[in-house]
Amino acid sequence: MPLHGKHLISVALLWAGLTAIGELLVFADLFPAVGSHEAEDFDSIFRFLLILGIPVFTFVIAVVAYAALTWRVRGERPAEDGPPIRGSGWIPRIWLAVTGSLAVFVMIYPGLTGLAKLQSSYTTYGWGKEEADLEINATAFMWQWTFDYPDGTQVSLTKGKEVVIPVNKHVRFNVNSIDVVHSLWIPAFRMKIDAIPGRTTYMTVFPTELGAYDEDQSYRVQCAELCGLDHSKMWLPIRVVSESEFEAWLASLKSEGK
Ligand SMILES: [Cu+2]
Repeated sequence: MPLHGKHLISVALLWAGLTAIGELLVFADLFPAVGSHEAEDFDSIFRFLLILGIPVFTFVIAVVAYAALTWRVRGERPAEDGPPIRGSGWIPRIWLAVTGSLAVFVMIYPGLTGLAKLQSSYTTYGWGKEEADLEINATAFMWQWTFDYPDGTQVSLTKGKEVVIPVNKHVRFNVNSIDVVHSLWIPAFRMKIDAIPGRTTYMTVFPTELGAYDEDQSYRVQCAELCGLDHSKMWLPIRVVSESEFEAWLASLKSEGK
């Protein structure tokens, strides 16, 4: 079937229209609360990948939708398939070159560069030092978490019932599991790390906004690795407070325990 100019122009217009709608949606406010430096970084990377990916996606949709509507069978169905069509010519070549280079490009940026930034987060977010302001040991088990603070305070479903951390501080979670693989995920910070039995993994966050689960459900510590029957219940609210509130909270939990 020859590719007439009329068809090419129609597909191009359809492609442009779908792309415009898609790119506009990228900037719609569809993201959950942004609670940390890391969340800002991840959201901008996500938007960047969407901006690049939408024209590729809409090109496929435009061609398939146009072809399906224009060359659909009308009237009686033919008894046999049509002759096979071989993909050659300039369109497949350009397609391969463009999508191939895009794939290699995103592997390097933001893939490799983003990973390097995240893994050096001690210096990336202006830490300039080797230690976090607050280290919390998170332990996963079927099906809950415990969080141990440096002063000996422990938070769990039965005690404290929420994880509290100070705003504008570098908080490091040292993560362990005592049974199977779980995963510590805090949606408001866009950060997640696996909890692996016999090994300590860690993730660091720098919360930049006050927040609580009551106001936004992405303020929670959630298991993100299917780990059995009550996996979905394996979560606790997280609250980000000022430093003075944080100290007061620690003190109140202490006195409660005695
Ligand atoms: Cu789990």
